[in-house]
Amino acid sequence: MQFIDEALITAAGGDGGNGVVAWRREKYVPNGGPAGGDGGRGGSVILEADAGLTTLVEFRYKLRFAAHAGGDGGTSNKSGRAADDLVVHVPVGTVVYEVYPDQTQRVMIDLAEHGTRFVIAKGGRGGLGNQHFATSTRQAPTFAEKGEPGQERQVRLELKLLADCGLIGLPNAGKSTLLSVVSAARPKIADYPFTTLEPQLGVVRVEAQASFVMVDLPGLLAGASEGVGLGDRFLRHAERTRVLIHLLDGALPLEEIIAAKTMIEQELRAWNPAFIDKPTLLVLSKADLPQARESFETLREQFPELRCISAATHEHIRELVHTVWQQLQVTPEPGLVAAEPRRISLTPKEPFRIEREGDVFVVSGARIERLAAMTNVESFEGIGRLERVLAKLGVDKRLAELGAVEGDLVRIAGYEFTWTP
Ligand SMILES: Nc1nc2c(ncn2[C@@H]2O[C@H](COP(=O)(O)OP(=O)(O)O)[C@@H](O)[C@H]2O)c(=O)[nH]1
Ligand SMILES: [Mg+2]
Repeated sequence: MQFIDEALITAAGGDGGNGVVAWRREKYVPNGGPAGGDGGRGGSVILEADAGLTTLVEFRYKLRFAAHAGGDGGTSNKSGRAADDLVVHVPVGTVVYEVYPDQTQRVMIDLAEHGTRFVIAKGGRGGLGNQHFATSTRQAPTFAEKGEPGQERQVRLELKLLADCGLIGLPNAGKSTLLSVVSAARPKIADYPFTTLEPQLGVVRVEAQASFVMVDLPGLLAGASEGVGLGDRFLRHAERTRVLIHLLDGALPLEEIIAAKTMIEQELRAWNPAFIDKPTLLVLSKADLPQARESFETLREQFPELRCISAATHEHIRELVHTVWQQLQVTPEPGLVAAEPRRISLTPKEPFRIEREGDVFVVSGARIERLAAMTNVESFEGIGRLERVLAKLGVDKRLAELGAVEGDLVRIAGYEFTWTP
């Protein structure tokens, strides 16, 4: 059985800055040459695996990650400022999927190692200034290149969770209620076989960048009929918890609370002696009830480490969450098997496509559309450059094969122009 946390985010690389058209202005040089600077590159959105993070709960609070655009070029061949990359931290073990517009998905990378970085949305390249377009026959180019748009991608993050903190206690102690009060998210459970009882778990957010997974462990106890059907695989998961909360039912009479405590401890020992060695927080529930308050005062003489909470009024809930978090920091992780990072090429070779819509030939394909978007269409020379590139990529050849003749309309990324072979 696997517990899985997931998040869907949008990543947007910054656009490249525009190249500019400018002219050299020197004393005594009446008509200097082109001196338009290049645009700076846009920032990329980069994921970085971070061993300090354990869940994806942060991504419930922020869904869109956008890097800044590059600065436009300046005069005197000055380049625009390059934008910083936006580095987003994710837990080690996060698998990254690209989500296509038709909702199909593909694995991009498995971030299995601390510090591994992966670009999920590339920033755009800066456009070239007119200084680059001078040739022997064109000494005063009146066009520059616009910045390349940043990539925008929908990405799904997926993380297999280990349960950090287990909840134990008799039926009715208040385990489910506590779990629902502290959970910021309920991860889904993969490959869960049909049984009567679904394991309950929640992601507990302590503060920004600090969270852990809490799981209700009713199935541990033979005496608890609740656990029937949970299965071995769930119990194995339970064995990997690092901290336990032993919840005592504050609504019970004092003697029954003590009897329940002893019984749970015996069953734990019988089931798996290792459980007795786990750091355990002893907690009395339902502190909003007067009888629970009374029991608490008495019990504390015998068990000085006892604390009380109320899931109903949230009394001492935050302290409990912080104490679990602190305990987790000093309790070693169960051994994790690190997988080899898998790298898959981000940009598969993508040819263009040409379709006929009435009299118009429509050319599509990410690379070509990006190029068209970078073209300064107000400039005759800018268009000329695009046309040369199209020829180089084989678009012209394909158009001819499809029966295009001089004067036919060709549309690329919303721009239309007449074709000259
Ligand atoms: N007064 C009070 N009742 C609670 C509190 N927490 C849980 N209960 C009640 O105790 C009963 C058992 O709670 P539940 O969470 O289902 O216990 P579980 O069997 O351990 O999961 C339910 O009727 C809850 O409403 C609490 O903080 N205060
Ligand atoms: Mg329950």
